[in-house]
Amino acid sequence: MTKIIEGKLDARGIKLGIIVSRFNNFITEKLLDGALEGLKSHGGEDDDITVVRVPGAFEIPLLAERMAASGKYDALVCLGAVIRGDTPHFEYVSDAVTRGIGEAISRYRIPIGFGVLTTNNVEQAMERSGSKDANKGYEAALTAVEMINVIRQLPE
Ligand code: INI
Repeated sequence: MTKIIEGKLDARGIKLGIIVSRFNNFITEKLLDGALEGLKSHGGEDDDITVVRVPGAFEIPLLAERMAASGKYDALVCLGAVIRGDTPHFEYVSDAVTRGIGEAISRYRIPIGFGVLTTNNVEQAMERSGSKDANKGYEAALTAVEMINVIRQLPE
């Protein structure tokens, strides 16, 4: 018989670390609100959630590595907003944060929800930081929850 493993969107008892950058905080605070709403509406509790703020998206991977290495979290969620400007800075920051988070996943093998927006303009960032499903923070938090619940069901 085919064995199907799927992760439930049940955040009860999951120790979750959220890393959120302050740069473009008019967007990132909405991503944080979305992530917290996603977790709490699926059984997550305040005592199991740690929020760490960092200056910009470029700083997110270092915290992701340190928090993953600590062994204190079942999963992490990274939230940031990189918005294209007139210089190549956007590309460098977007590449660094994306690659850095990917490396943290590979090295520490814990789920990390990717809620870092990389958009061409503020309007696109606003559209992705709305309520519920239209909020990438909400989506990233529930993705991390689903992933940890899938992993927990795998045979040893
Ligand atoms: N950081 C962001 O999070 N978003 C941006 O759009 C951004 N831009 O465009 O410059 C940005 N830059 C700051 C960067 O993340 C670092 O904090 C900074 O370079 C100091 O290390």
